[in-house]
Amino acid sequence: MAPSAALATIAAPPTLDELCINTLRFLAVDMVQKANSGHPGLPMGSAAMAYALWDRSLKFNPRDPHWPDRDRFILSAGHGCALLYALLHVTGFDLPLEELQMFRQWGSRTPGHPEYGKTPGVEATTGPLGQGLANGVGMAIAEVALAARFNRPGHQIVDHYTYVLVSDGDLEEGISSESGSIAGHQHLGKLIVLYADNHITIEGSTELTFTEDRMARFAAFGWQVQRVEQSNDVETIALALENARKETNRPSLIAVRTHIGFGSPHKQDTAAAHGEALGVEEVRLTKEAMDWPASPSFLIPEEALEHFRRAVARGSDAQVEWESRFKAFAQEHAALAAEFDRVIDRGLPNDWDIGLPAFAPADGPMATRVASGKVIEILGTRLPEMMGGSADLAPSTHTNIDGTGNFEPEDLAGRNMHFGIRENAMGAILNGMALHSGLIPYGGTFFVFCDYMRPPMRLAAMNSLPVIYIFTHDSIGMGEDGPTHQPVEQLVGLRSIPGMVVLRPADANETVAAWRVAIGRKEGPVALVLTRQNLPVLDLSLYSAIPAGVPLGGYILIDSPVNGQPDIVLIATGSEVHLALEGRERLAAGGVHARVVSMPSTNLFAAQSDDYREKILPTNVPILVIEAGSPVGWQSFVGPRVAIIGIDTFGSSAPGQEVMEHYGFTAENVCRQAHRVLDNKKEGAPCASESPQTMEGSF
Ligand SMILES: Cc1ncc(C[n+]2csc(CCOP(=O)(O)OP(=O)(O)O)c2C)c(N)n1
Repeated sequence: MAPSAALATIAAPPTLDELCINTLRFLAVDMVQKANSGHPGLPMGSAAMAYALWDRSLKFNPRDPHWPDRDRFILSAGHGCALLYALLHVTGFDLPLEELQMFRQWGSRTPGHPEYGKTPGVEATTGPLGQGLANGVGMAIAEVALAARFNRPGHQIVDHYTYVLVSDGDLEEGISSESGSIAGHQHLGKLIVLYADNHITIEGSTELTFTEDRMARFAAFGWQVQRVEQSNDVETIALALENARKETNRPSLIAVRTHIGFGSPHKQDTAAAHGEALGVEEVRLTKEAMDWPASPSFLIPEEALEHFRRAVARGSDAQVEWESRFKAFAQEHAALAAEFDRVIDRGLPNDWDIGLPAFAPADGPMATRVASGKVIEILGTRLPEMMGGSADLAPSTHTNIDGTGNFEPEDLAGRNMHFGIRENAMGAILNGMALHSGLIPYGGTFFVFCDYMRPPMRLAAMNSLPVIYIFTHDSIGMGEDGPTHQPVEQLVGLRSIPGMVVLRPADANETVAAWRVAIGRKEGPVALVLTRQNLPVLDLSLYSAIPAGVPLGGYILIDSPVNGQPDIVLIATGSEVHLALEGRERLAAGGVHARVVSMPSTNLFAAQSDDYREKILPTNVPILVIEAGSPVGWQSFVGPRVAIIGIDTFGSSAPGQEVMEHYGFTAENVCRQAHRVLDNKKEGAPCASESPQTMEGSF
């Protein structure tokens, strides 16, 4: 392929800007070449626009990557991370050149896609396309929400921008429309997105799949849109950024017509530049064409480094200036300043959980979603940093904090968020809010639709982000809406995400304890899985183990020891705990001594000591598990004398109680299956109710 005319724009002798941009380009090229793995094309094409941003506008301090009022920069097209690592190194973050030389190698701080927490200056883990853009929307929301809460006349303590660099793939993903729509609707004027409009994805030209007018699409979302035709025109890009910052009422998209693999004689503007090393010969030819020394590799010309490193003094000055403004703010508003420090550190006020409700059977049967709503109301008044909502299901998920207003352009201090029916974006926005810090973000939907937000949930877990999910309608017990709305495999699905804590409380009191766990967990997401249907309230005077037991994941709710041990352990979660309790009574009538273990969180239980787990589930005692979900996963508790009452098919449309009965979730079946595990052949074991049940599903 002939070199493109665009190559001619680099003329010798290079300006300082060109020298700096080529430094970034060739660092990325050399990193990918040395690793013989990675994505050189996007960095080569986008180096100039990234440089324009980092050199001319981005507010950051390489020596303090966590300074609260820094601008945020997210490389949503995470595959182009060689560019980000190059920027971090040259501007003076704690990322030595050796780390760049260790790109994608074991133990390096330069992993194959940016990983939050691994590399200083990386604001978000990116790679799954589209997520980073929606994270940016979440960060921009956090910025305006915190500004509304903390800024006072004469004191702009929170005042920064969120910049995101996206690729075609980011904008092809549906989440870009979900989050773009929210950003436009919310008038997020401090969100600025640079788009590497290079017309190439992995399979070839975007003509294959992506032909709509992207500018018109984002304009329709309510964004300011600008186009820059010359990808290396730093001044024009800087001007577009300036325009974007002047536009305070709309988010901005700046499409820069970049050229993937810019400078490579044979690979520029082709998919071949996307995801593999250029090759030794092509690297040589590219350097030659760009008038760059063939060796040494990882070359950083002194003038370029000196220029880049001015970022250190610039950043430190900006931070010092902010700190002095913060001091003045603190003098006038001491309590507010202390609050700011507290929420930025994800600290909790003393006594935040004192006097949470203790429910009694006299309160009447209560769905755990309702109990959760009551807890949110209380916690929401104690923790002003709680901010969240639902994907258009708030009346069902009980996620509103009454009296705190809706977050909307007219009320930026509002804390109830309306995400619309956009679960994927909701999850990623919650992640962005958590990454920003200063808020406790939460979001709710029907449990079955957590599948729509699995990608951001996975990232929340990977990044140990304290995000809380409120999932209601937790089983076939939700009833009439039928199999499309009845979760079966979701519990095991979420439990299998490393670092995700799933809590499925059995009643209102376990729900209170579950919320305590969720708020207290400063690192890592928590999913609260709650019923639509009413459940009896467990009497705390009888079941006093609840408050201390829930945080342990599993505990003895009630026991029937004979010579220190029960005959059988009934493990149940959520609504099925009540079946276990009833089943235990039926078993007792037949002389079988059953222990009921409530296990709201298998994840938390698995983290307890061997001794504790042995105490709860003695090795030699048979077990029956009862859970209205897929039996997969419970096998880890299983030995020869274990059975599971679960569901290995989809549900059915009918009133919830009836569906539960048809699938074997009855006290009678609990009793019968327990006898089966015990190999109790005794005729006439007193389990039967009037109508014998047939067991469907699996056990
Ligand atoms: C959700 C998701 N799907 C698929 C991929 C695999 N993937 C990585 S980059 C890419 C597309 C590349 O095109 P573009 O976004 O335009 O990047 P460029 O070619 O400009 O580097 C794909 C499909 C991914 N990272 N994330």
